[in-house]
Amino acid sequence: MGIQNYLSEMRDAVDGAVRDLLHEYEEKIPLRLFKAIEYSLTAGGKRLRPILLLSSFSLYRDDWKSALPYGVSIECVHTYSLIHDDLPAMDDDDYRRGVPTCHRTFGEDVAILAGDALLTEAFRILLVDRDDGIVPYSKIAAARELAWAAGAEGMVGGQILDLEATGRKITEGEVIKIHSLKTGALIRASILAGAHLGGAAAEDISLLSEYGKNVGLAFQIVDDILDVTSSFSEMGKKTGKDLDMGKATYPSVVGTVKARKEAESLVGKAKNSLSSFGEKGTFLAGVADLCLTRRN
Ligand code: GRG
Repeated sequence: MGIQNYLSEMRDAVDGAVRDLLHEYEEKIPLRLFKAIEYSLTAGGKRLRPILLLSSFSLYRDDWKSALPYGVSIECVHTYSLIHDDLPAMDDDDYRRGVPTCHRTFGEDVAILAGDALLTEAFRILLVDRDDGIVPYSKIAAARELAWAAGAEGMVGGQILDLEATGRKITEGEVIKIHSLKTGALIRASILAGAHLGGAAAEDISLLSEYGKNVGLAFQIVDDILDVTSSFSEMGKKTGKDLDMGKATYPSVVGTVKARKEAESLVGKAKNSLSSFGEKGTFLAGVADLCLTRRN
């Protein structure tokens, strides 16, 4: 099976696991909150982070479908971050994935609460008892990775540095730091969570950490490039906004050509750190390449 087939099989499986979660929620949680969560979780995301989690888990175990609930957990954190990032007090976006943002549809109050619920639920889903052969220690290690990546030293920290950098001249080092925290940390955590859940040894964790760090940064650099080279219909959101808002982006600091070269070099480094996984690392190498060639 080629990488595209594996990817769509995994994406469909994640979509199915998200539907299972929503089914579990229906009638259990207040209707407006349910509708906002359902809207945002099923708006058509690429499911990159769950796919990375499932891919690193499958380095260690053949039954990758047993890691699906953990993939959903990561997608909940990602979805929360997008809902809050789109709020008027943050990026103030009206569209995401081609449809109105959560707050435009349900109001700011509901959107804030939907984000809060998704972040908290992510940890419940991760830590729930299941008969899947994953030992509690591995779940705790995955939860720790996720908490670190989502919190003040990770995504939230990156977001505030991003806000503070808006409208002023920044250095290449600063933009790398912002991108690594704001976007890279959760991508890296997705890979490490999958590895912990699969039972990886410490040496593998450090190789996969290197892979995750480089792919995460490359992903955000490509996102910055797409913001200046893509259209609304490709991205499903307003493009050219970073420039309009004076946002800290990699192309605005070093130019689009150097930004592209840097993203390619980071993906090369990411793939190098997979060499000891042999044939098993091929899929993760392919996912790294896709971060470069993606159009949305
Ligand atoms: C507590 C207010 C508050 C904020 C939390 C919101 C936040 C911290 C951080 C935002 C981080 C963020 C949104 C970074 C952008 C990352 C990015 C490139 C997202 C798009 O990811 P894709 O392309 O999205 O994987 P899809 O739509 O495919 O799921």
